[in-house]
Amino acid sequence: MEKLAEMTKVEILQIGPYPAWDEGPLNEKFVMHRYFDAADKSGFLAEIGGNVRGIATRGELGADRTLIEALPGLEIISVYGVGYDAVDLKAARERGIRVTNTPDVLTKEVADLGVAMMLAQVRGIVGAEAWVREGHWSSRGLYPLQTRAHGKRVGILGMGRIGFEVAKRLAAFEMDVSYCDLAPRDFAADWTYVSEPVALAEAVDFLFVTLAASEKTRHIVGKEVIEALGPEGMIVNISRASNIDEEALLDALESGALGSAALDVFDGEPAVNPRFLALDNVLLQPHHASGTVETRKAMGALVYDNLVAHFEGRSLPTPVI
Ligand code: 8YV
Repeated sequence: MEKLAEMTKVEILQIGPYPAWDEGPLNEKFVMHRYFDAADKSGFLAEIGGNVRGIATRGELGADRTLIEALPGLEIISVYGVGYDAVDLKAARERGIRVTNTPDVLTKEVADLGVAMMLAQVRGIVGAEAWVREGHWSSRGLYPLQTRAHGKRVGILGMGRIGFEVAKRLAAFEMDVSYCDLAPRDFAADWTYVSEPVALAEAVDFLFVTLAASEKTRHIVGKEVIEALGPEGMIVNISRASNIDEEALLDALESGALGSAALDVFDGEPAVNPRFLALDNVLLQPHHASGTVETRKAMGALVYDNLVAHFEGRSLPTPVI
């Protein structure tokens, strides 16, 4: 197969911005069409769509059927992210289009933020920091007491790569770890397997939502699971908003049926339901669990390597399909 350098530059549709350290090499190797910069997106697709052979996208942006069908020569969709729930896999499969993602390089980063979010919420770190900055410490005295994390019971909904790293970290906090997944996992033998999400929620103080999102997992955390966790319980979501019934979550946080939540993902993000902004029992984060320079550089390198490998006819480093 011909080296890309010798070929006329392959045309790629870029769905969202990437850091400069990624855009540089991509622009060198390919003709990158910046879909996100186009004011008239359908006009833009009509103009350049016929020549496009690859899509470079992000986990939360994906590529839906309409976009895929607007690109008759599309061969590969390369996702900057481990989650590919926003890519219409069925539409891709119908056309034999390859899809790749960036697993493993972000696993520990996402787990770190998940644990940090739990600790920040349970120990009131954000409020305590404001207590100092706003002078309340000297005017109103000691910061209100919070509750303990270590030694408590934690449930992991989705014992995949990220769930496993979260469990490992929380086991180090002497927390009693149990998990729920489609089946018990050999690599998670140290922890208690629970077959149903509601039963898991009933048995724990903290519930981490770490499962890969799909149509099957939509609202797997609904009213029943949320209420089973109860007025002392906390939900931590570092997966996708679609895994939780957000209306039921908001109702429970407002009524006190659920104690608190720490969320990195939201329906319709980056727009966040204003009901969250009125609550003081929820920690809000801007979908940055994988957001470190080190991890994003590794993610960008994988996006690049998957595209180059495809067009050089080599096997894909991290294929989904
Ligand atoms: C995003 C993510 O891809 O990995 C995923 O599935 O959602 C994130 O890592 C990242 O925020 C870049 O947009």
